[in-house]
Amino acid sequence: MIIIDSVNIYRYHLQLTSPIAWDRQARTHREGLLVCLSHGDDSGWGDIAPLPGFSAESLTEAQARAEVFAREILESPLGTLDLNAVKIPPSVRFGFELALYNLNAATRKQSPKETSTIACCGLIGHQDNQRIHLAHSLVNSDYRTIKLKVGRQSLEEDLNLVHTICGKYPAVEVRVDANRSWSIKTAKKFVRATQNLKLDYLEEPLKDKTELMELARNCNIPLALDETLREQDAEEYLKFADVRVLKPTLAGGIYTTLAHIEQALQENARCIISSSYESGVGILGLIELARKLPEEIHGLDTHKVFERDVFRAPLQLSGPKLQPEGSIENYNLDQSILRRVWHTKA
Ligand code: OSB
Ligand code: MG
Repeated sequence: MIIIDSVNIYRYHLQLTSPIAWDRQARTHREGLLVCLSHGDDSGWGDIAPLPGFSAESLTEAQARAEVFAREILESPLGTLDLNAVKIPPSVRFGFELALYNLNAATRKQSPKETSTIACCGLIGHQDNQRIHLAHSLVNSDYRTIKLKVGRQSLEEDLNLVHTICGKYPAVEVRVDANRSWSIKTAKKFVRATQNLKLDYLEEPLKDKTELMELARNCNIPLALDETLREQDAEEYLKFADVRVLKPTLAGGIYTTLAHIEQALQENARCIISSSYESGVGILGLIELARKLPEEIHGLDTHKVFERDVFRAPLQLSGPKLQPEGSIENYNLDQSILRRVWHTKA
């Protein structure tokens, strides 16, 4: 029987290569926790990284909940652990599920598993002040799909950007994410002004989700939902989500995401696995999950924003094609940039 005989929790604080405003505040660092569950010499790592501005739980809360849960699962046999039955915040659930998954794989001494390549969509954020230039370098690095963040400048400026990029790179698939910035009127104007472009999808255009039905009736671009999928009444809006953007760190972990995928496939909707600026430990987990959807181009481009990651040797991920060398067991964590904040041993 495989018993968890020690739990360690570490804090990381990673410098970003340049400031990023994923919500309305430019940030220079990303903080999170790594949890390490061990059985003898085998261990499994997970990433707990609530995203400020998106996660309801703060890092302090996540850490407190993780410590309580760590105490509960110490000495538990792996096979009997049922995380569905416990109430923990989404980021904590994702971290522990990933750690358990990795511990399981480590104890089974599985030979290096799947090595397939996962395609990744290039991300152009609001803070990127030379967005056309960035698009150019993404295309030169072989990205075939690009996601543009819109909605923080005037509609005219956004339209200009979308038209310029589609005009310059007709072979590139363009996604547009408004993070719920627009009124229905602005969204309709955008749809009308881009009807000849064949955008891949339009993500969360509306401030007011109850207007999705009206927009859907007047829209030839596939609609993608992200924030809406994480709300209580998500079910009501699924019919307007041709594409479902799934963020395991925000949406409650690996198994919730797998259930979403299953439902979406039955409803003929596309699913994108999307990252939330997790460390490399989280990214490796997300790549594994993306393997369930090998045909899709996933939103994992946040993998490259760190000055340095948590591993001793950086993940050698080449932008648009993510193909880590083996599983997480092949990577050594750099203890010098991790600060241990919790330790418990049976
Ligand atoms: O709005 O989709 C978002 C990352 C962090 C927080 C929110 C979002 C994102 C991304 C990730 O856009 C990249 C992607 O999905 O392509
Ligand atoms: Mg989004």
